[in-house]
Amino acid sequence: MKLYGSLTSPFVRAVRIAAIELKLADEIEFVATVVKPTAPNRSFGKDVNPVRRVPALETANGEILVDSRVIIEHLNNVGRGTFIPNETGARVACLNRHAIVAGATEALVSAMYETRLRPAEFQWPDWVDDQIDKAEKALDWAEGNLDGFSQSFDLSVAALICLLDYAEFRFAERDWRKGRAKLDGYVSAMSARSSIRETTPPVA
Ligand SMILES: N[C@@H](CCC(=O)N[C@@H](CS)C(=O)NCC(=O)O)C(=O)O
Repeated sequence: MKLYGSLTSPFVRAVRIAAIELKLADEIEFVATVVKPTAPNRSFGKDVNPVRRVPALETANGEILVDSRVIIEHLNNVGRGTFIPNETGARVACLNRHAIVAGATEALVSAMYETRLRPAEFQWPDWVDDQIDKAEKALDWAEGNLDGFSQSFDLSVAALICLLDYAEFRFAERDWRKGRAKLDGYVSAMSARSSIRETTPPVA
């Protein structure tokens, strides 16, 4: 299998965490891929993902899968794991937690593009504040719902750690753990796990 992505993408990281947890990392070749709004990677768009986003996975059969959740679903099937639970109730709960956390991560990625890529005179500070506020509120929600996350190390937990680490990586001027003691303690404890350690984004 081939995984297209960058080491700083929180969505690519979630896939890499899943691959390690499912003991599939040795079967995946990482293909460093640059995607950047306003600088279209045309060959990646033509050969891999028409919407030019990472992660994308070429499966062992040569099929191309896009979107971290879809890719992780595939890896979970290949590895016959429970990284996405099989039991219906647990599965819906896990996917729901993931949807909130991944939505917040998308908001932060959008805010990062706005503040880093858009020329200063065209930036929209209210919109950036709104995106960052979504991430703040999602982390508050995670703090209040940590019991759901901490039952087993699944897709939603991986995405939560990717969100918090990405927030700290790209928006380091904020204290993302303040007032979220349970989340801080839980994520700190999980950081010792090899799948988390080995996928920590490089320092910018
Ligand atoms: N929902 C997607 C989000 C992927 C995503 O936003 N990836 C970013 C990198 S972190 C990207 O490819 N950005 C390039 C672009 O949007 O042009 C997933 O879960 O994989």
